[in-house]
Amino acid sequence: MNTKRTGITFAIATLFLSTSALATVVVDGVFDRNGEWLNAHTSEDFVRADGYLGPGWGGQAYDVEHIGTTFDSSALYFGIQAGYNFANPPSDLWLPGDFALNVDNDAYYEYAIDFSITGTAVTYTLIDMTAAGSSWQTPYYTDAGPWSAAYTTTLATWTHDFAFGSGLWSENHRPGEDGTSYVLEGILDMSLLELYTGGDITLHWTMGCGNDVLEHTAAPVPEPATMLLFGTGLIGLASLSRRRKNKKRES
Ligand SMILES: [Ca+2]
Ligand SMILES: [Ca+2]
Ligand SMILES: [Ca+2]
Repeated sequence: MNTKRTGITFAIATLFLSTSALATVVVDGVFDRNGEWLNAHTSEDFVRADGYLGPGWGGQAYDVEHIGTTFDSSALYFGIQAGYNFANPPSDLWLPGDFALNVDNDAYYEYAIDFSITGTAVTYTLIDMTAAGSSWQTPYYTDAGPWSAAYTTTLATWTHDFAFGSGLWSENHRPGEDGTSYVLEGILDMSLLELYTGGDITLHWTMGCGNDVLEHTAAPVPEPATMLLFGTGLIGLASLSRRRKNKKRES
């Protein structure tokens, strides 16, 4: 009786771990695109020989390499890797943009996530871009979409201790060029997104020149609770067949 209960508890715990994609993302300043961000990101680690990135130029220092987001009804994870140094931009003229969130699949981005970096700690600020006094600024290459949020009011501010990191992870930079990449990761409380009514969410990022830009669109991840109900049924079947096997052994 006792061993049986332990077995079921273990099975439930395993289901929780394996069915919730959100549980695997770690905010540690490392964008593991083959692990935590698998199937939850868009990549374009690309620098042409003449430094072209699309829509602008600038080489590795402006290359946006991976952007990811994944969410359920309680939390939204967001992350980015770029050759662009978010903490120490390659130019005083072309500053980092804010994350832009489009929560209803139209042409407008309803939310901005601004950030400030201190060491590896990142403080994020959520802004309602439909509020009075909020507007998106466009980058030099306007094709790169929204860049920086101008705003007078904010919805929330929070800090992650190890959200900014750097390393030699780029797969594409020109010979002799610094191949260092920089990462930002974070978690947003979904209850703050009052304008979200279901469906996909798109995460977008570019810098002031708009030399490079990336977006990723994600569908909501099924609730662990829903999967748990489904899983409980499977466990029920498994324990039934186990009971049958035991009976056979007894007879
Ligand atoms: Ca990570
Ligand atoms: Ca929108
Ligand atoms: Ca690169």
